[in-house]
Amino acid sequence: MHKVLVLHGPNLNLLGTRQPEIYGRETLADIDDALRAKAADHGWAIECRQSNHEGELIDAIHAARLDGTGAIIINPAAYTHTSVAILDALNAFDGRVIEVHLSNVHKRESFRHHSYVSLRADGVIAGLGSRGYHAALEAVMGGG
Ligand code: CA2
Repeated sequence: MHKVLVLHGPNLNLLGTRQPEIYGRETLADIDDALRAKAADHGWAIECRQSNHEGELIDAIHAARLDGTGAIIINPAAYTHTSVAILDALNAFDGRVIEVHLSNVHKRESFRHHSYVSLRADGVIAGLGSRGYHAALEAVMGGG
């Protein structure tokens, strides 16, 4: 069975509780439930994980190298702009990588304009809210 890993970085566990004007009103559980339903409809296995710890995100990427995961959809959150370590882990993963941001990072502070993860990502989606995760999942499942 095709398998996709959805990884959410630090503070995304707070979705739906603060700053809805930037990040929307859905909780992370709402987003993950909808992604699980979509993947199941297409016969794909999906694992959704969130961590506030860089090393845990890296460990999840390493596990995906070995367990048959074909694609990673990742919102690295603030680590997008700081983490060479997450970039290095993704560079050791052979499948597809799609980077998702809820907000349009290019419309925000300049420190959000640079992404280390984009150096590895096959696709980048920003500014579409939770729809960005759905677009990423559709692209992965459609082979695009
Ligand atoms: O737009 C995105 O998805 C971001 O990855 C979100 C990160 C931010 O550092 C990136 O520049 C862009 C921040 C996630 C924080 O999420 C919160 C959600 C609700 C309340 C507070 C924080």
